[in-house]
Amino acid sequence: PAGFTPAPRKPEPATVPVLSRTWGQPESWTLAAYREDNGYHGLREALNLSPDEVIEIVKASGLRGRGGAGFPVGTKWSFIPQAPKEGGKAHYLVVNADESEPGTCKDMPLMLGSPHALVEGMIIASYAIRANQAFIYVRGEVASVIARLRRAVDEAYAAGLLGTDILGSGFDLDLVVHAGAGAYICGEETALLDSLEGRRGQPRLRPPFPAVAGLYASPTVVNNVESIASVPAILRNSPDWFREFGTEKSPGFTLYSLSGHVTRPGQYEAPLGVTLRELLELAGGIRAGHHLKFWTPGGSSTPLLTADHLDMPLDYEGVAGAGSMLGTKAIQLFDETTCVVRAVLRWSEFYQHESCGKCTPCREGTYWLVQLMERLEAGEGRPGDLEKLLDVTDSIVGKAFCALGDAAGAPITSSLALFRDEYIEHARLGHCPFDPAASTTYG
Ligand code: L3W
Repeated sequence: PAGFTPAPRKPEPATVPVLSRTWGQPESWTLAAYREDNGYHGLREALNLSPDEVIEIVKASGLRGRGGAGFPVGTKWSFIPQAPKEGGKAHYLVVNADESEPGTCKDMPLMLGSPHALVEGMIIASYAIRANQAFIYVRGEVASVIARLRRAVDEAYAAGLLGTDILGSGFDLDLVVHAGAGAYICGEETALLDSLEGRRGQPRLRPPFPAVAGLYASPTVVNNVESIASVPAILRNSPDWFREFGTEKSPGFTLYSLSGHVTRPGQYEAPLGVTLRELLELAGGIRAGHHLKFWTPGGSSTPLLTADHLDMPLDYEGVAGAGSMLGTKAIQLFDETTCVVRAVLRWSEFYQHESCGKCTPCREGTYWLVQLMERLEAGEGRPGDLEKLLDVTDSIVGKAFCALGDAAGAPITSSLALFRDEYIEHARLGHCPFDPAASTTYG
């Protein structure tokens, strides 16, 4: 299809189980099992280096943030002042474990299956940015994940991996697991910091970015769970090893989460630049007797794509070239039984519900998007409604306080560009043309 140029990719295995390697094994979440699998060797390597050398290694690996934006991790760490002045502000590391976007479901299994990979990555990252206090901000609803994280943190303290003088290095770190109250907006990094400080979670104006003024107005690195959990293997192996996977600009491997109308939904760890066609081969394809109609590459915030994009490389550049975003690599798949108008309505309801209300374009705009989408889905659309829908979207996108507003617009504009006729068909018939019982996902 037009719109993208495949990036050159080195020959590599179809899947690369590094993060997910031990997930199915008994008690993979314990310190003993993690140590069996070379756990905490990356930390030993890091503590033998200077903090700046650790940052250089992560920079050299080309690791990019896995929370949606793909910002280079080592570069973000390097924004933190490297030599804290006597009596100056403390530095903080905050891990964003508030995973809650529709379709996004990679960090929870990672924290359940290998919480020590996250803890080890956090100790390395804190050492690199000279932080002595770190937090995991995790969704309050996921009690099993919180319990497993707390157990891993307790084990790490008992083994001298957290606390004072870690492994005799002179480096001290305290790590707190903080349960949020389940608001999607608290996954926005500055709203997360407000919530962690004990306030209502609402985004702050950026700049200043957290690297300059974050938690308690101090230099703070906020990273996604998967980003931090990817660090120990880079220290253990080497940046060149990491670069053996993926593409030049999107190196490494990552977790792709396949959900919806797919034979074997789940987590597929693969090099960046893999295609959806290759992932579907591993996942047994679209459910039997059906074919792909549309999909999201990275959760509901990323513009929809179609079967025309099966061979598009799933890396940051490839997906952007097709007018979408790699995002969190949450691939939601919908077959021909799904009404795209209904799917978009469901996402619009989500964004309206989760809008924090701080800014007018998002608070009012998401309300009006739902009003219009409900009418269109019911087949009660009026002449000019599609133009009105685009007009309301245009009043939100780029004008809201944070990315939630832009996210609300993505399914609307992309579905209208790809499936305008389906919207019109609803109005022509006076009802939805799809049988809700036929679609297992959005029935
Ligand atoms: C210092 C600068 N730091 C940028 C930092 C910034 C942040 C990171 C990326 O949204 C996206 C969003 C969702 N000095 C800096 C700087 N930074 N310039 O870099 O920043 P940004 O603004 O590009 O993105 P973001 O605000 O972090 C993330 C999309 O991800 N998304 C999210 C899905 C949902 C989840 C979930 O449920 N967990 O992640 C999916 O696509 O829409 O566009 O740290 O501080 N000059």
